[in-house]
Amino acid sequence: MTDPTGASAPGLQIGGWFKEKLYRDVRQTYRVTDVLFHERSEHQDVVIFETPVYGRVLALDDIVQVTEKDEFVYHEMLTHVPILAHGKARDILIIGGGDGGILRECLRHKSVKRVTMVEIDRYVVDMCLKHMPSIPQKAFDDKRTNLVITDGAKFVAETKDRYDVIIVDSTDPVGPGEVLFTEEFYRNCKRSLKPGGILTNQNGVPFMQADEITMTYRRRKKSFKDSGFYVAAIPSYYGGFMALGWASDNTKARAVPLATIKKRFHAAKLKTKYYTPEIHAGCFGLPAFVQQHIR
Ligand code: AG3
Repeated sequence: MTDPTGASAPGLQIGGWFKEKLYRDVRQTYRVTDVLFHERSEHQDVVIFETPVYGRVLALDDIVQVTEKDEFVYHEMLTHVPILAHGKARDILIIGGGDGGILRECLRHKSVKRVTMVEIDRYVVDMCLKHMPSIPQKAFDDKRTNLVITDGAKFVAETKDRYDVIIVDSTDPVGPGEVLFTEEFYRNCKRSLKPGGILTNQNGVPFMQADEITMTYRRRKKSFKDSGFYVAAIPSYYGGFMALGWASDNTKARAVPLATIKKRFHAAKLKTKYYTPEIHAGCFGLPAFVQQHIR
């Protein structure tokens, strides 16, 4: 249940409180100690502010997208789970992900040869590079990075390239992110994957956004043999676990044995702060109240 009233970050000032406008009947607020940037881009309201608990925070249309302190959970889980489940991922496509966090995590895999990132809003990329450099780090300078500024839905509808893994790092299904939750978009993602490829995405916090589970599941199972979810707890996406969507024609990919995942994880020499092979093996186990929405 999103809040349709929309106005831009009222009260956003040093010493004030940022009130997130995501849900109609419950709201989280952050104490603001600095405002680094606040402007409307061609696509959305973009703000980066400083907070005592989460460090710098990026909000788009008054919805928190990423914070310096807890970004690792989301970025590691959306990236390493599909890449290590796949085992031989070379070509990756990121849709969205303007802050560069997913890109950074993809590039940590030496086996990955090329990462195409399609972001609709260049402002977000530029402002994150300037004000939150710890998130992209040097990812945009990597020779394997191919940054394309365009509409992700249009890109997958037209591309002739094929990918091992597609990661959709989008906003919620309101505003510019809405097209990234349609049946047509999923069909185009399927066409853009190599055989056995894997698609992951952010799919909302089920305690608050249960309908998104049912909607995504129904739309995806039309294109994929396996359509499901896994979970991760990301403090700034409050409300409990976030659901991360999973789709593939390889029905075994979500159940790669722990010993294999461990082997791949150690071979990749990844240093992580949330992801572990044990979490990977366990994250597809869903709470019953989430499972009941998969129908
Ligand atoms: N994109 C996902 C933000 C989702 C926020 N929604 C929510 N709390 N339900 C984040 C971009 C990070 N790279």
